[in-house]
Amino acid sequence: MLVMATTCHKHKPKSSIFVSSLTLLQRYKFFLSFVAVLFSAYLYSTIRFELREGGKMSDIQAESHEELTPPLSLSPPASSSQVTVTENIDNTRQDSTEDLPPPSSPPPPPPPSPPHSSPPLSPSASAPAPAVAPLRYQAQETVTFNLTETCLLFLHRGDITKWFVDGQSDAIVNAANKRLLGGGGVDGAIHNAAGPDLLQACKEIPEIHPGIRCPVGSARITRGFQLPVSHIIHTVGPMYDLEEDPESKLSDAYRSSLDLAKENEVKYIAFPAISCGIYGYPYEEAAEVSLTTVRDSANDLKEVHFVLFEAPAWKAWVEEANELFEQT
Ligand code: AR6
Repeated sequence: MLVMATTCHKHKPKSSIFVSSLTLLQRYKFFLSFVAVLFSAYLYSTIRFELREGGKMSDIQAESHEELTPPLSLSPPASSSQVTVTENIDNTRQDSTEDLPPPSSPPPPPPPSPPHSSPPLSPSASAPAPAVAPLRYQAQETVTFNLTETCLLFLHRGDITKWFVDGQSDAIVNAANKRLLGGGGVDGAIHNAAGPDLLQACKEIPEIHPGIRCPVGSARITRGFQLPVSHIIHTVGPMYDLEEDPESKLSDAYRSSLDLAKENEVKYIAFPAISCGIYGYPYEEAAEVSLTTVRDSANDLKEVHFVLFEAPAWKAWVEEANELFEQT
């Protein structure tokens, strides 16, 4: 408007132009005021945006803290910028709690380490920690003995499906039945944990008689499939009350398993208490047979383990091992 006024009156005397401009200003004062308000709002928003981008929002934060507080989330921050925000929030919380009166309800348990005692988080430290597998099998209880001069004996209380050493030269032994197609007890647990490919592999083991893939006292080997071990050795123990000579058959089952392990370059092997469940072998007798057999047949295996599921089995094996061997 001013430009137009100036242009229209550029040939008039200066005093006349001044009066005309004033008249125009007077006439359009409301319009001009409105333009001025719009312009001011634009300037304010631009400056506010630049301050935010430059990380200089502390004053504005103080005015509207809620706006900057993210909702509580259990998921870890995804980027370094989010980490910075979290640290700021932690600082704010700590500072403000110092001024507060003691809470009426008991405070929550402290975190494992104080957030400000550790070095600042780097982007890599903020990434979700990868699931780190334990280096060795973690049992409820473990006792270790010298089985021979070159081989260690481990007695564990726990679940054999979780056992492993290196996933390459290790094997668990399954107390199976002659058909080798799964069953209850430790056999069922192993098939569940190894997945359906184990059943398929067992079906591919040839039958030596109709319905018999593995006679009592013998052993067969498959891969470990979804188990952490590389191999599964399937053996069949004797039914204590039905077998003519259960002791020699039980000893055969342990020996056959050890022989098959050595043929397949297995260095670490874990047994359950074969025949001590559904097949009814007493724990004390089975402990003596199994421990003397593995002592005499371990040869160049590095470690022989027993993973004992139930307390009476664990007790029987520990007592027998203490009589036969020295603890490490
Ligand atoms: N880890 C370690 N030991 C276990 C586990 C486990 N996850 N589960 C059970 N045991 P059993 P058997 C123990 O009956 O007497 C099957 O149906 C259990 O507490 O599994 O040789 C087969 O298909 C016991 O001390 O084997 C056969 O038909 C030990 O493992 C039949 O059972 C053996 O109990 C074989 O009977």
